[in-house]
Amino acid sequence: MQLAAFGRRVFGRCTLFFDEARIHVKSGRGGNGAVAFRREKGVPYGGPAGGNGGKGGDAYLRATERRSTLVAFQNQIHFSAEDGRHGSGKNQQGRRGEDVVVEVPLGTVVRDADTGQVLADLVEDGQEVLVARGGRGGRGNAAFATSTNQAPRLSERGEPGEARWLELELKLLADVGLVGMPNAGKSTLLAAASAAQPKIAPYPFTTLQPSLGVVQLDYSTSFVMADLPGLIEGASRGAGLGHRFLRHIERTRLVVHLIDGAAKDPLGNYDMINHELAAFSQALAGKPQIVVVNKMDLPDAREMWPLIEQGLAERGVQARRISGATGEGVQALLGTIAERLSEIPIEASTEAELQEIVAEPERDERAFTIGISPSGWHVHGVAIERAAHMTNWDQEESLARFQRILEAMGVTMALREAGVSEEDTVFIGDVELQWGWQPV
Ligand SMILES: Nc1nc2c(ncn2[C@@H]2O[C@H](COP(=O)(O)OP(=O)(O)OP(=O)(O)O)[C@@H](O)[C@H]2O)c(=O)[nH]1
Ligand SMILES: [Mg+2]
Repeated sequence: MQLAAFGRRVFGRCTLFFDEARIHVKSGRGGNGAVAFRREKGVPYGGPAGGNGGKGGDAYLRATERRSTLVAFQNQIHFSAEDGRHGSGKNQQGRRGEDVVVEVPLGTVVRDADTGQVLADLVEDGQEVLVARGGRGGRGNAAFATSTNQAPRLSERGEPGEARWLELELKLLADVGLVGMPNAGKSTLLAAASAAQPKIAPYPFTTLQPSLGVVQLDYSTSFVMADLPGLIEGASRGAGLGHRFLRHIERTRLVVHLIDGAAKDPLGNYDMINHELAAFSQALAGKPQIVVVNKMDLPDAREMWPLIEQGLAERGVQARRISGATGEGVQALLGTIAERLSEIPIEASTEAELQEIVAEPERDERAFTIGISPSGWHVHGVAIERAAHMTNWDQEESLARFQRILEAMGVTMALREAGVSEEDTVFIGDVELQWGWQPV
């Protein structure tokens, strides 16, 4: 077929989709605040002049048109932002840590690997999501000067960064999705219509991964067609291989439903596939569909055609017939597909599927819990753990300040009520303390 040869030479591409990846992201730790005093001629102690530490860099994921697969994440999976620099004397602020930006293809869904929570569905070029927030910079002693304490000898440490594993999943952004039973001839059709070279074989489940082909009709008309693993009964509930890919079809604007005209029960197959699509989602059921009966070069198929055509007409469907093997009817079909696509605006389908970035649930930072184990008492809470991490334990004034924070947040009272006694070990997050220490 002339068209295929044209595509093969000039415009073709074949992409095997690595559509899942796991990566580890880490934000930078905040820089420490400094303890320093101004030195002036003749003045033994000037005012406090310890600068604040810089904020740790953030970690982002950003969608880009420049990437089309998740293949890159087979080689590199760790991404870290830079730590903030420490503050220093003369009120010098530490420099902010550089952010790290991980570029992913459009259509990437991002999940927290531990909780499975969807963090973002990145569909637009340049769209970003913050996946690990950089730690705050610790304050230097200049920040702690008050009228009653004009020469504070305390500073904060930088807040640690965050680290998490993410699961990335790529949803294909094809215009057209080929669906049908295994062996219906989907890969054959894609090969005939584009330069893609999917594996073709006379047994079911030949296609294990979706692959894309660019179909170029003329200089101004082209579309992307996805060949998908065949669907079987129960696919919407996870049977066979098709299930993993049903959600890919949700992203397409048009479904081409291919029926093997030489199969035992073409109409039953047609009904079954539609049933599976509907059982998976309303969006799939409502997707525009072009129904195509394939293998019309075979006598069996030609014999069956009138019955199939009539059965489909009874279902309100006007079917087309082709032979992917000989190319008969393929070019006309591609023209029809292009025509239908031109009537379906890109926004219409992607907008409906574009999910808002799912914000992390509001967490009450000051809330805390108290537990007990053979090793001691355990206090967990976002704000109190952050305060512990940012405390310089070798500074007496910092120690005293931490104790005031414990009191102000109600942790001291709660521990007393829980029965903590002198000498008990108390963990604030992973920081170990001896209860009953006295500020000097
Ligand atoms: N005679 C004839 N054979 C065809 C035609 N299209 C595909 N075939 C054959 O049917 C078999 C299956 O074709 P594939 O293209 O691999 O089918 P598929 O739908 O991709 O199958 P899965 O990947 O397993 O879902 C192969 O042996 C093809 O050569 C056709 O139009 N006519
Ligand atoms: Mg196939």
